Order: sequence, then C-alpha cells, then structure tokens
Amino acid sequence: MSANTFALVVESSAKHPRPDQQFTYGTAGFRMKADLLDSVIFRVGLLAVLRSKSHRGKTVGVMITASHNPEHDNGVKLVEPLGEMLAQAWETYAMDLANAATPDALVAALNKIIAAENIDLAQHAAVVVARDTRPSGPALVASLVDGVKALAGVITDFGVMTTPQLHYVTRCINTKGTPDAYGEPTAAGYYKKLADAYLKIAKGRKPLSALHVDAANGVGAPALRELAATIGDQHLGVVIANDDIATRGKLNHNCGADFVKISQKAPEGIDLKPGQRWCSLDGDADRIVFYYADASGKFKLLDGDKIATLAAGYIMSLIREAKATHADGTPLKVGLVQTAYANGSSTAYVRDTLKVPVVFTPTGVKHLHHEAEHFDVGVYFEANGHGTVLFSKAAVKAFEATAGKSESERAALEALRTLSDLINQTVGDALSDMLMVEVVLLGTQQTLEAWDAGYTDLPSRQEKVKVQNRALFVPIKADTELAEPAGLQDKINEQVAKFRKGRCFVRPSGTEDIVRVYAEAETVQETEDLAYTVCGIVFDGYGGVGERPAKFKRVAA
Ligand code: G16
Repeated sequence: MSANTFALVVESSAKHPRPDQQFTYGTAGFRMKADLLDSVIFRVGLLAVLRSKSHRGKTVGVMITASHNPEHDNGVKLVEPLGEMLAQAWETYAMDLANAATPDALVAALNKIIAAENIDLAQHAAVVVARDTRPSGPALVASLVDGVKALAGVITDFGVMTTPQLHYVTRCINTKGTPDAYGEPTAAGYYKKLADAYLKIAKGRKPLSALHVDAANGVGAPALRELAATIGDQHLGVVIANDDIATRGKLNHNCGADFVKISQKAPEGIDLKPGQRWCSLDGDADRIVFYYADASGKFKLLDGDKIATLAAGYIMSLIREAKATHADGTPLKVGLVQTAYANGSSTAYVRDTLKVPVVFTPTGVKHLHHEAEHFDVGVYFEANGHGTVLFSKAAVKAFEATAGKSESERAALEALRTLSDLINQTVGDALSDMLMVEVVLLGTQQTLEAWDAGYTDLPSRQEKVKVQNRALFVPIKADTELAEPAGLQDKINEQVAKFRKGRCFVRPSGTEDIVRVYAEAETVQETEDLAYTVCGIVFDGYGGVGERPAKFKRVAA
C-alpha cells in the first residue's frame, strides 16, 4: 500500500506523538500511567479498524480501563465480535503498531498486518468504545476516535460502562437478528437480560438478607444501582458502599475486590458485622469476592476459588437432577479451569469431592476462557474473583431438547436454561456473578458460613516486589516456575522444601510494573516466612529497586 493511502494516518499520528517508551500488550491489554497512553490508544484505534475489516466489517470493541489498578493508571483492551478477548496473534500486531518509532515504521507495521491477514481496505469497519470512571478516560476516547477515523472506520461511543457491559454490547451488535442473538445492545438491554433471568429463579423464593456491596468507588456503583432497580428491591436487597465516583483519588483506594483479596481484610471505612453478607467489586466491575465476619468477628474471605466451587457444585447437581445428556446419551462434560493462584485446598476439593476435572492455564482470563470452551459446562475463575461459567452450544441444546419426566427434572432443566442467560457468556462479570451466587444461595438457602464450610483454604500470601526489569522473569508451566533468571527457580525450590505443604511461585505482573510472589503453607506463620524469604531473594539478587521492605527476609549466604 502506498504512503498516500495512509496520508491521514501520518497526519493524525503527528498529533499523538509516541513517548520514548516500550509498550507491551500484557495480561489485559496495554496498561500504565494514563499520561503515557495517548499514542498507544490512537494506534489501537488503527488496529481496531483493521481487526473489524479482517472480520468482514463485524463490530470490534475497545474498553478503556485500568480495572483494579490505581486511578492514575489507565489502559486499553480490544474485544472480538463475540465478546472474547483479542486473538493472541493480534497482540503482536498491537505491539508492533504501539512501538513503531517513526511515521514510516507505523505505515510499514500497518502494511505488514494488512498483508499477513489479507485485509481488504475497502471493507467497512465498525468499532464501539466504552470507558470506566477514570478522569483520564474522555481524552483517551478522543485519541481512539482519531485513530479509528484515520482509517475511515465508524465508531460508536457508549460512554461510561463496566468492562463486561462493553463485551456484552459488542456481542449483541454482532448477533442481532441471528439465531444466536444475545440481547439488546444497550446498557438497558443488559440490565433487562440479567434481571429477567434472575427473577425467573428468585420469584416465589424467600429473599436472602441484604447484600452489602463495596463498589470500589467505580463504575460498578451506578451500574449496580440500575440493575437493582430493574430487579426490584422485594427480590434483591442491596446496600451499596464505596459508591463515590465523583471525588478524585477514591477509585480502588483501600477498597474493592483486589484490595480485599490481597490484604485479606475488609475495605477500609466499612463496619463489617457478624451476620452481614458482603462482597466487593473491582474498578471496572469484572471481578467480585464475598466475605463475612464469623461469630468471633474474624474476617472470612470467599474468593474466586470458592465462587467456582459453589457454581460447579450447584450446576453439577442440577445436571444430575435434570438427567440432561447429549442426544446420544453421553454425559455432559463439566470442567473447572484455574491458575497457579488457586488455593491448593480448592483444587483438591474440586477433584476429590466434586469429582470435576481441573485444568490449569497461565494467569489472565483470556487463557482461562479458551480452555473452558473445551467443556460443555466450563467453569473458570481466577482466585482474584475474575471468571464465569461457559455453556457450550451442545449443552444449551441438551437443556432445551430434554423434556424432563418429573416436576423436579423439569425444574432443574428450567434452572439450567435460565443460568445460561444469567451468566455472562462473553467474559467474567462481577454483577452477573453476584446474581449467580445469589441464585445458588437462594436455591439452597445457604448462609455465607455454610458456603464457606465446603473446604478450608490453606493460608496464602501474595506480595509484590519492585524490580528494575520485570521482563527478565520468564514464567513457564502455567506460571508455576521460572525459566529465567537462571538459578532463581532452584533457590525458590530450596525454600519451598523447608515448609509443610509449601508452594511458592514468582511471575512478572502483566498489569503492574512489579513481580508477584505467591506462597502457600500449612500455617499462616510458615506462609509468611516462605513468602518473605522468597521476596528477599528476588529483591536482593534480582534487581530490587526502592526501599527494601523491612518484612522481606534475608537468606544467609
Ligand atoms: C487482569 C486480568 C486478570 C489477571 C489480573 C492480574 O485483571 O484480566 O486475568 O488476573 O489482571 O494480572 P497480573 O497478575 O498479570 O498483573 P483486571 O481485573 O485488572 O482486568
């Protein structure tokens, strides 16, 4: 393609100069300090147009969010036409565009993608965008619009939405008028779909006590308010805390799902009383964790692993009750997908008690989602509360085709059909997951304590170590080991061997400029010893920067 074809790209890109910085498409897209992102997002606009053209004009989604990260960060991720995360081959293209150092290099990178993907530039292209509540969002949407227009794409701005809502509308737009129509491509359509499904199950059941929701001072607050209003308070009582999206600096600050999971305590400023039911969303409402205080006031966490086991156990019991099978009588394949962060007790419970196969993938819902698609019912959750349950077309067909011989069989089939509408099929969704948990607890009239009693978590600890260059840490074996830096894995193994039920791994974060250290052991003390020893090894020997945290242990030479 001649440079003339890209005259507008070159002209517009001059308004979005690239800082001297290397950009990586990480666990959840590009993510960093918001003031570094202008050029990246302009170029993501170019890429989104090419992705849409490569899908013969289907609409592609772009979400501007840094999710659980601090308010001054922002980020961007691309969404495929059916709502999945961007295909991995295109992540490389995204990086090629973001890192092109000159206008000529940018045009060359565009031409490379066009040739490799055999793209017809005359093809129509459509892009939808939404953003979370970060103050940097509107300017970054403007950068994206410039990029999309520079390649003559059409863009629709959905304003402030949760990340899962953007995934939902993208799928709705692309399936509208087809047998796979997913719903109305609007926020109102999203609330109605979830509310209708929830009410089918909840109506006529004894309501549970109010659910207190920490909305991380993010977009989940207004979204939940809309959803709860659509459902009606006689069927779902919610009390929303941390719903201040107007005051700067509050988003995710000492609150939200990530804070609660990592610090293993309630958000600051809330009064957690025994008998109350609580959950926390993250900044873009794609993660959720639950918690309560036991009779002695002790904080108890129900994380993504607990949500996965609750969902898998419930759906398995419905399938058994409904006697749902494939048309040829073969059983539906139920499976659970976890990452290295899954608590060892949860994996044992799923395998030994629920008798459900478990598969492991590297961190990042994009990996878990694809693995879950191999099952008829694929339950996937990261321990951090990010996940969903996928129903294959064959499973949905089985629920629809099975008549049900008894009242209880028919009720179980109806519940399964309804769950496949209630549970977001595109991506992990805190609001949809919240309703899924409520439905299970309603069905069994379980308290959070009773849910928690299924298995006892091994003590675990997750820490961050700031290093000079996290790219030097190369994870393998679904993040459970490091291939590089040479020798570090042996040092970790040596420490792990000293602890009962010890397990520990180190991996570079794909969303923050740090490496993460995860440890598990028989007791809290042993877990802390293992975690802080490995943190010390990484900090002292592998480029730790800044002040050395006092809790990091030193290993005698
Ligand atoms: C994103 C990903 C998650 C991942 C998390 C942390 O979550 O979608 O799958 O677990 O980042 O990733 P890392 O450990 O690489 O920093 P979110 O909620 O921030 O979009």
